[in-house]
Formats: sequence, structure tokens, C-alpha cells
Amino acid sequence: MTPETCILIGAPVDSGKARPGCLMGPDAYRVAGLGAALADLGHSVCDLGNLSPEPCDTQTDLPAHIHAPSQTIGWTQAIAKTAESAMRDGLPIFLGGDHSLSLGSVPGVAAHSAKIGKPQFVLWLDAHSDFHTPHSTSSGNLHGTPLAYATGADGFCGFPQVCAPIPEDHICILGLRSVDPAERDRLQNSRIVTHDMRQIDETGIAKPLAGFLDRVAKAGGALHVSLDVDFLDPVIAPAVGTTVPGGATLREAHLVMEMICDSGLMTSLDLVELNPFLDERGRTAQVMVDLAASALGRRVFDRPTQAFA
Ligand code: 4U7
Ligand code: MN
Ligand code: MN
Ligand code: MN
Repeated sequence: MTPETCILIGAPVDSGKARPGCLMGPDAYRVAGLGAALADLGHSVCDLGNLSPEPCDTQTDLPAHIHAPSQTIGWTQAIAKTAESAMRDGLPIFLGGDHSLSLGSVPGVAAHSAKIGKPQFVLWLDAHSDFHTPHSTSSGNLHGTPLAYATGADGFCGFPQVCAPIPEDHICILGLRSVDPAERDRLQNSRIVTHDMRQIDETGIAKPLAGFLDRVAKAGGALHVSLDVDFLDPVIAPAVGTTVPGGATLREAHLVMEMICDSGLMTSLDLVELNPFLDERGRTAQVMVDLAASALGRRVFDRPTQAFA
């Protein structure tokens, strides 16, 4: 693949849910060798370090059960600004942090794409659809809301205005297997394309993905990929707070990344929801780093053999 300037952006967001630990994610990816893996593939790598949230103490009219709204609004502002500027310089890779990170990354990259006249598409690799609004969520956890926000849904009082909302039919979710009833209604009334695990079992994962990538290519689109650790089966990726059995296998996930690479369409990437406190000897962090490497050109025969320590 053509060498990219990969811009690593640490976003240790931990306010999108109650259980702490995702703040250690960016450093876990660095320790697992993300930068060196991308450099070995011929890319130039620029690590911006870890962002901080912008100060935010605005009182909002969000429902009272929403967890840590001010912190998440502060993170959203900081991440969106950095996302838009990093898109001018290369391919941003957002190191999370929980999935509320994407409240900033998706609108930020989309703002850039709108300015250069490219339609923005989003591939959401996740067990969940993250399509709640602050009014439909019963958990109050904002990591379950970024897709709704990115499409310009109402109800995100106090959050920055989304200036380039993603059209629903520019979003494809792969890997679904846990959708709450309120969210299911919203999803079924939307034009988001979803492929749940049942469908993936029947057709294989390549077919639905190829269809989506084809649409992005025909539209001349920019593609943001958001990889939630819980897309993967918990047997291969235990370090996540919201495990759901029956997820993607290691080969299904690598095939997705290899096809994304071959398409040449990816313009930005989120690596989210890793909770290193729940990991086993760093193996989930390593799987995520290996998947990012596949998306950026590593081939099966290039993979290092891992010796047991
Ligand atoms: B993740 C949930 F209720 N839907 O809203 C919610 F099942 O970023 C889970 O995909 C959200 O991990 C999961 O709290 C958010 C729940
Ligand atoms: Mn998610
Ligand atoms: Mn999830
Ligand atoms: Mn479908």
C-alpha cells in the first residue's frame, strides 16, 4: 500500500461509562508496539501523545442519569478539533479510551471531509449499535451514543453542534449481537445498514463488507473505521467491560482489516474500549495492534511468530 503519515492520537477518555480502566488504553497500545509495527510497514508515524479534555462545567439539560456529562463534553470538544486538523496532515489513529471518544473523532473527521468535498462513510465494528440518545439510554452511559450524535440526532444538549452529520445510509455496522429495545426501534427506523452475527454466520463476513466498500468507492468517499474491542469474541479479546459472547473470530477480524487495506479507502481509525486492567498479559492490546497493522498493510506471511514467555 502507499505509505501514509499515521498520526497517533491518545485519547484516554474514561467518562463514557462507570467502570474505570480505558484511560490506560493509549499507553497499552504503545507498549504493545503499535508505532513500530506501522513504521515496519513503511509508514511514517507521528505520535501526538495524549490529549486532555477541554474544561467544561456547563450545566446542561441532559437527563439526570447521564454519567459524567461535563467530562465527556470536554473530551468531545478536544478530540473533534484535533481530529479535523490531523486529517489535513495524514491518517489519524485515535487510541482510546472508551467509545465516547467517537463523539469527537467522527464529527471531527467528517468536518474535514466536508471541506474537501468528500462524502464521509463510517464502518462500525461493534457488538452494539451505540445509537442511543441521552434520552433513550437507560444505562446513562455515553459510550452507547456516538453513532446517534454523529448522525445529528437531537437530545445532545450542551455538546458541540455537529456541522457535517453523517447520512444514516453512509454507516455500516458489522458484528451486532446486543441491542437494547429502545435502541432497536431507533435503528429499525433508520437507514443504517446492519449486519448482525447471525447474518455473518450465514454469509461469511467478506460479502457484506465488500458490498459496503464498493459503495464507498463508487461515491469517492472517505472511510472512518471504528473498532470496538467487543466486536471480537471475548475468548480472543477479554479486556473489555462489555463482553458479549459470540463475536468475530481472529481470522474474521483480520479479513475485515485486510479487505479495508486492499480497498485503499480508510482515512481514519478508532481503536476503542480496551480496558488494560481486564487484560491477560497484554494479549487484547496485542490483538488490537495486529488488527491495526493488517488495516495498514501487514500480510499474513509478514506476521511475527510469538514465542511464549
Ligand atoms: B459500547 C448498552 F445497555 N447498550 O447503552 C448501553 F447494553 O461502546 C451498551 O459499544 C452500550 O461498548 C455499549 O449501556 C457501548 C447496554
Ligand atoms: Mn461501542
Ligand atoms: Mn460495544
Ligand atoms: Mn443488512
